[in-house]
Amino acid sequence: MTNPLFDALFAPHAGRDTAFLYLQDGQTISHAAFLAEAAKYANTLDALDVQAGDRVAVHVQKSAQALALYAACVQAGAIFLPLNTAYTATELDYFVTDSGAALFVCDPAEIAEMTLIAKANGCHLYTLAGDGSGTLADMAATQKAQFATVARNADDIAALLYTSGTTGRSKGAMLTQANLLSNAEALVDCWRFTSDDVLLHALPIFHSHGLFVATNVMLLAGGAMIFLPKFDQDTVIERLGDATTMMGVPTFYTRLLNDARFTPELTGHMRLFISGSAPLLAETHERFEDRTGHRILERYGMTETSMNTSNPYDGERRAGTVGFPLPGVEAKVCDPVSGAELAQGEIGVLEVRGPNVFKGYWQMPDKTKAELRDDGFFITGDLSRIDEAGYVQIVGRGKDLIISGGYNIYPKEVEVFLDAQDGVLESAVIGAPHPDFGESVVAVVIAEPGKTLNLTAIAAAATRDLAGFKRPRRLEVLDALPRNTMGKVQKNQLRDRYAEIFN
Ligand code: MLC
Ligand code: AMP
Repeated sequence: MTNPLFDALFAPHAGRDTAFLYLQDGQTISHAAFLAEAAKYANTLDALDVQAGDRVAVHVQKSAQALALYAACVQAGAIFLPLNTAYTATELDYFVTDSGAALFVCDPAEIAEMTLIAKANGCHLYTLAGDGSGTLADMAATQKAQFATVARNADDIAALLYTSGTTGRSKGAMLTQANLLSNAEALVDCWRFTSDDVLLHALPIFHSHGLFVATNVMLLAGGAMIFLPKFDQDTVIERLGDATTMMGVPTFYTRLLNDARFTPELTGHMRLFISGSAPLLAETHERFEDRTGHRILERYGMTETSMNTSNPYDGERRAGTVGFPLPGVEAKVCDPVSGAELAQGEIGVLEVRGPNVFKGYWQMPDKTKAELRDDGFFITGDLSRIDEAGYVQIVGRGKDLIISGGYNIYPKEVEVFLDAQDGVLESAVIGAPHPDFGESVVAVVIAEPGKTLNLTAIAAAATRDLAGFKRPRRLEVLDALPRNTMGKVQKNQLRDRYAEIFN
């Protein structure tokens, strides 16, 4: 019986009394205890008749139990589908329906709304709270702490991660066992993780960064995590002394730099700080080194591919670059129209190929075909250049995407929402520089002729229907959108106009 991901990440920890999770309440969970908990959840999936290949949609707060549910899905061969805790009921309905989830696990606080969604989709609904209680936990508590691992092939899907799309419809990226395992292996090796490492984990576990980069790497290396419910500045500063490494989005590091308690004494013992999910400004890089003596290691990836490139562990970590392709990953810069590879040093769209590249979008063969070439190269949509020394630079985005505090927002999704509001003729959504989030959302709305817009009502509807990070922080009313002679909205003009809006 084999299950490559479970066999590599989880099975070796059976019987190990070493610490795996240090929780905020002071509790420590050993590797062996975590595995036993995972087995109880795997037995729960079995009892609920969740079969190999079935989707388990999970909309819960970060907790050791939520992580055990991930491990249980891998062990039982189910497809783990984590969902951003900020998603509203409207957004969740789409994910549960599109994935055809067999089991939906939500927070007890949202049970009433989620019952409607689960009923409409004919799936099981159970709860799990941030403190580890809930109906799923109750059921797990009655199960055995051993589970016969379900066999899986390397090419079987282990996780489905939704990523928003240019058309406004989110796409489920199908990540196989081999995708996740190969990436964890490459990262452990490149970043020199060992069982002596303790990672300060303040990221959410519903995205690639916190779940696959951070957690899978630590599971494979056999180290421990200081597993915090969220990024809380005081707690991070308090716990940093017990860590050897930290991973974060740039907002984590800019926030820490703005705190006088973040000193060389606090960070001197650290082995490594890693950043990703959004561009790290060269200025942040330099300020960080001046303050702590550490050079942040910046890497680059995305939901569909996990990690693609990384600055070196040994050797120069070059600010403004995301380093070299990981072992086994090929990267090339291509003409956005013809797809032909460009000469060294030219700017084009980055394409990547390797064992990390996903299998395609869930039930969207056309979208898969449009982004994943027959020869295996994935079109990232990121504009890049490879410098003379081979470092990859991400210089911009070919795709219309905003990244706010490490979360992606596709303007189209917010525009579709705004256009449907009473009195709105049309809208354009852009990202403007933001001191905390890197970028944040600005919406420009145009009223239908003769109508006055009720901006308060629009903002209230946004709060109801859109996850918080997607909501426009500014709603600006103009008489008309700037357009070129072809009628295309000139977003660059809007970006220039509102460049200082958050400063
Ligand atoms: C929260 N808010 C945000 C936000 N996060 N607004 C814009 N952008 C964000 N990222 C809003 C909430 O809606 C709320 O608004 C208010 O801020 C306070 O909420 P909070 O939860 O208390 O915020 P905070 O704890 O400060 O969160 C900020 C953050 C968090 C940066 C710590 O967003 C975070 O952990 N980001 C990490 C994202 C991440 O893991 N990305 C990886 C994607 S994987 P209101 O109006 O209700 O007050 C990927 C691939 C790769 O990209 O390469 O890694
Ligand atoms: P996601 O869809 O959430 O997986 O986000 C992936 C996108 O985040 C990539 O396509 C890039 O645009 C961006 N990204 C991730 N890491 C970096 C980085 N280090 N520098 C610049 N952009 C990044």
